[in-house]
This record gives sequence, C-alpha cells and structure tokens, in this order.
Amino acid sequence: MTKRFSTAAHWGVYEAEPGIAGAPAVIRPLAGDPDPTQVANNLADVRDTRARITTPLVREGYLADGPDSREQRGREAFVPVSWDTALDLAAGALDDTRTRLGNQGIFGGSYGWASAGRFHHAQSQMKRFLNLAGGFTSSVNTYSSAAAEVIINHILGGGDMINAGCDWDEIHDNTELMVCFGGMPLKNAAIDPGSTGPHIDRPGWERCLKRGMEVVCVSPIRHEDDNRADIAWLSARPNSDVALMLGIVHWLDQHDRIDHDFLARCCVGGEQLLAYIRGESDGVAKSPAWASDITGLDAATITGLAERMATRKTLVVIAWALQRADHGEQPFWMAVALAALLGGLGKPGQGLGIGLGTFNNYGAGRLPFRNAAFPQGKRACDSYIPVSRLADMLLEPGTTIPYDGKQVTLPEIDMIWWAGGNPFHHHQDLHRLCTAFRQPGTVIVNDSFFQPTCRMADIVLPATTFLERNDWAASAHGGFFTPMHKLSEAHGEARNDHDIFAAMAKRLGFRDAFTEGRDEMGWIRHMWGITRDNARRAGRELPDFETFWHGGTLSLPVDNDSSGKLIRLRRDPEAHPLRTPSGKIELFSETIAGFGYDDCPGHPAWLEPHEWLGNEAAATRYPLHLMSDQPKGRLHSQLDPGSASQASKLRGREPVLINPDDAAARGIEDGDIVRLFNTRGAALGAAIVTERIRPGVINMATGSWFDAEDPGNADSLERHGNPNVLTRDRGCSSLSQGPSCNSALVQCEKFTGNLPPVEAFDIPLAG
Ligand SMILES: Nc1nc2c(c(=O)[nH]1)N[C@H]1C(S)=C(S)[C@@H](COP(=O)(O)OP(=O)(O)OC[C@H]3O[C@@H](n4cnc5c(=O)[nH]c(N)nc54)[C@H](O)[C@@H]3O)O[C@H]1N2
Ligand SMILES: Nc1nc2c(c(=O)[nH]1)N[C@H]1C(S)=C(S)[C@@H](COP(=O)(O)OP(=O)(O)OC[C@H]3O[C@@H](n4cnc5c(=O)[nH]c(N)nc54)[C@H](O)[C@@H]3O)O[C@H]1N2
Ligand SMILES: [Mo]
Repeated sequence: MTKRFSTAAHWGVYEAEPGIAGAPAVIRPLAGDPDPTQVANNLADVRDTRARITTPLVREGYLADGPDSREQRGREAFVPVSWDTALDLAAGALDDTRTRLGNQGIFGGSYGWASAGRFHHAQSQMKRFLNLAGGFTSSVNTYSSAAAEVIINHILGGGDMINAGCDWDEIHDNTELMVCFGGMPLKNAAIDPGSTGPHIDRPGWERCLKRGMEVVCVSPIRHEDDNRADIAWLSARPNSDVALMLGIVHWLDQHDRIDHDFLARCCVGGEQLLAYIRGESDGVAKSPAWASDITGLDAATITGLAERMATRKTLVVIAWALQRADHGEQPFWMAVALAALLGGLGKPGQGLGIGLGTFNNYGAGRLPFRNAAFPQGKRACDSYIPVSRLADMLLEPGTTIPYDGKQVTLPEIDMIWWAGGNPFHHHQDLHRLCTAFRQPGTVIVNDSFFQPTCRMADIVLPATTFLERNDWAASAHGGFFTPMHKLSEAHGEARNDHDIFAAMAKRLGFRDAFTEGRDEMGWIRHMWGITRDNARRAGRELPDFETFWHGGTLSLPVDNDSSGKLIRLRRDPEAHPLRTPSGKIELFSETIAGFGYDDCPGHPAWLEPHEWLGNEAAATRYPLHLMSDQPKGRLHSQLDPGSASQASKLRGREPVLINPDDAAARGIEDGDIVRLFNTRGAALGAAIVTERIRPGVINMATGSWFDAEDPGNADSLERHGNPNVLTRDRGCSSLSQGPSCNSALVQCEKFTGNLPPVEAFDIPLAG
C-alpha cells in the first residue's frame, strides 16, 4: 500500500510531504476544502523563528537562588541548560512541594488548546504524570464557555446540550429568519478543537442567503461576512442582549404570540418568567420601550423584530462571546427562553443554534461514540478551582468562593506546571496575573515557542510541534479522523511532552506505570483500537489501524443527538425527559433559586454588568466598551510570529476598531498608533477607523503576545496590543465563576511618543 502523508491542526486537515534532509515539510489543505484558512500560513515561517525554543532554559535567579528569586519572574534572562539539569531541578521542586504542602500545592490545571492529536495532548500527558506523582490541584470548565456550560447543564440537562443546534442543510430547507446574537463571524468557523474536516460554514451560509433567508445580526461589531446590504444590523450596546430579548418576549406576550402549548408540555417556570417580564414581580414591565433605554435601539426596531420573529420560522443563533461577560449565564438562559416561548425548539431549522459559526461545522453534531483519549489516570487529589479563578487562587489562598451551589476553598499553591496553554494569553488583568505568578516557589512551562508564560517561568522545557511526531486527530464536530505523520525531525533539543514526562516519571520512580511499556506508535495503535471498539459497540465500523494510517482523512456520518433530544422532548415529553430535575426545559430553576445568589436568580433576568456603557465610569473616565474577539489570522496566541498573524497587524501592533465619531473626537486617524488604558493597564494598538463598529465601542482581538515594559506594573506600557492587560478579572457570577473579559471599559488616545519596539518574540538569554 502506498503511504499518503497527512497531518491535522485545530484549523484544518492537510495532505503533506515530509521535509527531507532538513527541508521544511510541505502541507496542502485537503483537496475539496471549499474554504481553507490562512491561519495555516503561520506554520511556514515559524519553523526557524527566533521565538522557537531549542534547549531547556532556566531563569538566572532561579538557577542561583531557587524560589527565593520569585519576585524576578518576568524581569530576568534565561540560561540554556542540559535536559538532566532542567529535569533534576523540576523533580526536586515537585518533591519538595508535595512534602511540605501535599500534592494539592501543585497547580496542574493547565488550561489551553495545545495542538491537535489524541496522544500528544500536552495537558493529558501532564495530568497523567501528576496523578501518578500523587495528584494536583486541577480546574473545571473552560475560558470558552464556562457560563454556558454551567447554566445549560441546569436548564437543558447536560453540558453536551451546548451543541444543540442544526446544520446548514436543515437551515437551508427550513429557516426563514435567522437572528444572530453576536453576528456571524465566520473567521471563527476556521477552527474546531482537535482538527476539522472541510470548512463548510461559509458555503453553507452563502447558500442560505442565496435562497432568501432573512438575517438580522445583533452585535456591536459588523463582521466581514455579515456586512452586506441584505443583512440587517442591529448595533445594540454590548452586554445588553438580555434586555433586548426580554423586550421581544414582552411584545410576544402582549400580542398573544407565545406558544403556551409548548410551554405547558415541555417547560417549567414559564409563568414566573412571564410575571417578571410583565412587571408583576418587580413593578417594571420589560417592554420594548424599557429595552430601548438599555440597548440603545429604537423601541420600534425591537417591536418590528419581535413581529417578524413571531411570524416566520425563526432560528435564534447565539455566539459564545456573549457569555464571556458579567452575568454571562443570562443571555444564554434567556436565548433558550426566547426560543422556547416562540415555540420553535425541537422543530427543524428553528429554535436555537448555540454557537453556529463559533467553530467549523458546529451544527453538524457528533459521533455516537467516544474517541480514545490519552488516559489521565485516577485523580489522586480532589482540590480544584473554577478555571478562571487562577489569579484569585494564587493571591488569596484560603479564601472560600461560591461556585454552582458549592463552596470552593482556594488552595495554597507553591508550584505551577503549565503544558499546552498560555495563561498570559487567556487570562484577564495580566498585570495582576504577573503579581499572582510571583507567589509560588516554582513555575515550569512546556512549550515549543517562548510565549509570554515562559518569560514568567523558572524552568522552560522545549516541546516538539505536531509536525515533529506521529499521532492521529479527530474533529470535535462532524466525524473526521486524520492520521498525523511525522514530517520533520525535532527542532534542536525539543522533546515530545510524553518523553519529557516519562523522563520525569523515571526520576520519581514510576516510569513504567506512566508509559505502560508503550512507545509513540504503540500508544497510537492502542488508542485507535479502543476507538474502534467504542465505534463497533455503537454499530459503526472503523478500518484497522494500518488501513487508516496509510489512507487520508476519513469521514464518518454523525448524529446530532443534542438537537435530537429536543425533537424527542417536543414529540413526547413524558417518554423523553431531559436530564433536568423536572425533565423539562427549566425557565425557572428551583435548584438555582435555592442557591440564593444575588447575581444569578431563579429565572433569566436583566442584571446590570459591573462595567458597561450604562455605568457612571462610562460617562466620565472610561467611555469606551472594549470587546476582545478571536483573531482572524491565528488561533489565540499560537504562532503569533507567523506570516498570517503578522499580516493582520499594522506596524506590528494589534488593530483597534474604532468608530469615526470616537476617532474624530480624539484626533485619531486611520492607521494611527493609539494607547488604550484604564486602571488595570495600558496597551498600544493601531487604529482602524470604521463604521463597522458602534460608537462607544472598540475592538482589539486577542492573541498578540503580552509585551509589557514592566510586567506587573499597571502603569507600564504593553507595547504589542494585548487586550487582556485591560480586561477585568472577575467571575461572571457565583454560579459559574466564568471569565468575564467582554465587560470592560477603557479610554483611548492617540499615541504621540516614540514607538517602542516589540520584544515579545526575543528570548532573553543570559550572557
Ligand atoms: N480578552 C479575552 N481573553 C480570552 C478570550 C477572549 O475572547 N477575550 N477567549 C478565551 C478563549 S475562548 C480561550 S479558548 C482561551 C485560549 O487560551 P489558550 O488555549 O491558552 O491559548 P493558545 O494560544 O491556544 O495557547 C496554547 C499554547 O500551547 C502551545 N502548544 C501547542 N502545541 C503544544 C504541544 O504539543 N505541547 C506543548 N507543551 N505546548 C503546545 C502553543 O505554542 C501555545 O503557547 O483564551 C481566552 N481568553
Ligand atoms: N480564527 C479564529 N477562530 C477561532 C478562534 C481563534 O482564536 N481564531 N478561537 C476559537 C475558540 S477557542 C472559541 S471559544 C470560539 C469563540 O467564539 P466566540 O466567542 O463566538 O467569538 P468572539 O470572536 O469572541 O466573538 C464573536 C462576536 O460576538 C460579538 N459580541 C461580543 N460581545 C457581544 C455582546 O455583548 N453582545 C452581542 N450581541 N454581541 C457580542 C462580537 O461581534 C464578536 O465579534 O472561536 C473559535 N474560533
Ligand atoms: Mo475558546
């Protein structure tokens, strides 16, 4: 059999030719991919980038003084050392920490996307190692959708229900009106966790528009793909969507357009919610006029939208971004309520499409069996935090916080190990995070590139990239499997994460338990075998490993069980209950009401964000609402030195979208370097003056590597354009404690100083 070479990334699947004799590998998007993404272009140039780590590195002060030098993190140069030196130091620190504090003193939550591939999954490798070493403090939920995961679990029964949606064929054949909260940012659909299949969203969307589907986008930003004359744009104030949805339902109620039959058969709590909307419970009717004050949209616009939604087969689409905000649970809960009250839930092409356009092929559903994951082993320690309470944990150990009906005591941490994530990308209020990272005795990071978390570490261990090892990938949506062939030799002294942790395990006396005697190909075959067995039990047949390994991308038909659950519920709620306490959709949740949280009552409600355009601070010092969306030219912070990412910048800085009114009031012109600031920090960016953003709102995408002149000092300048020096580090609410980056106020001015160089891509080497 002729071997076909292939590989996969979170942004696509690729046919490949290995790089022979040191030449770079050549990768081409899968034949027939209708919309391959430019994100892949970053790969070509980063192979030899100066930010690639070639040897283990130890921070100068740590090498000399160990943990006593912790205050110098982020300010010191690094010394190249041998693997033995680096791993001995790491093993010593780990042993010391667990002896003094117990294993919960080691933080291994290590959130992050790492790279595609089921075996070389950096986080799983690390967690298996730490579990065998006696355990670690872990984290729950994600930066992507923490608030949605928690609220949807309560009201639809099961976190998998955040996938309840429909595919483009179903939309094409049924949907008359699509109302997109968050618009349709198809740049995001380039990505899918674990790899993609063909990128089908843009053609799917265009097919529906061509057929005459009406679209209304509600968003402070108009994206490239929804900026068209045939798409209506309602540019509401950021974070005001719940008020808009309440105003719509108020109109539906007043005009007897609510599906009371569906409400009675398939939902609980409709009456409590309607009592709130009518103003019976708090004296305030949530009328379109009331919503107009909050959203900044005309009452007539809201009424007009309500009327169209009532008379057309309507699909409500909601972007994940809406829940990365103060009280982020509420827009998701209210979107479920809106779709339920309209009566479309459980009907083809109607109801709710959570996250359509957020990932490639999102509506397509999933396979009815589990892909094998690299086994993390038995959890040996029950200490955990809600994922985005990271800095709180490091700065306020011993504090108890509410979380989803429980009380979580933040543990004392003396060692952090991070593999496959970049908290100095994903966390909020990065200067505060610098202070937090200076608390524990030891910080270790595995990465291929010297991203900003490495700079804040003591020991940096160089990992291979996915191009340098064998693996296989499976898409999260749609049923695509791709063999990932090793296409280049390891760069410098880089090692696979598996080999790094196997060498650590050897030092701590459990190498065999860690490897189970398998090498790379042994594990890959083993994990394919488990997946094949799982598939067979679900009535699906996968090829044997050799056939799979020598073939290209494999595609299997998927089931959409999450939307199937809603279809079955609608048909016969007694026979097909949801996994909620009532078995029905919970528009009022006794469970949540029972928690007694002021910031998350028993039904969806309008709760004013701490920072938004309705605040006192907005009227005075910080009049602009900062949105920080996903970057078009890269995945988060990955491969930021690469060409697609660099091409998305202006003069090497992250673009800032600003409305012409706001620009003119500040003397800012297109292309000017600007300074964004608030009490938490200041960042440079490059202005793009455009009508595509609502006045009073600015947008800076995430992912430019954090590059502060003095990390930890909020008065120092971040030179590159990282919005997270400005965002607020607070949980959405007591319920989810999710990240709330999309509720932040800032000021913006023209930057007139000398433009400082960006230093983020230089590895500070001693000597
Ligand atoms: N303000 C603001 N902040 C946000 C968001 C926002 O919208 N606004 N979005 C949030 C969201 S949705 C997310 S998911 C997070 C993303 O946050 P992260 O997932 O932390 O971001 P990435 O840049 O993907 O970080 C992955 C890191 O893993 C490294 N890596 C890749 N492959 C490997 C490997 O095989 N081994 C090792 N050891 N390392 C590897 C990469 O080089 C990179 O440094 O950010 C969140 N932060
Ligand atoms: N190219 C690329 N694609 C990606 C990623 C990437 O890094 N690069 N990251 C992936 C990941 S991990 C995730 S989780 C998803 C995230 O997917 P999302 O969270 O949906 O993406 P964002 O780009 O943060 O936001 C989408 C849009 O929501 C709108 N929005 C923000 N706040 C509000 C609001 O309060 N109200 C309304 N009505 N609209 C609002 C803005 O128009 C914003 O552009 O994207 C994935 N796709
Ligand atoms: Mo995400």
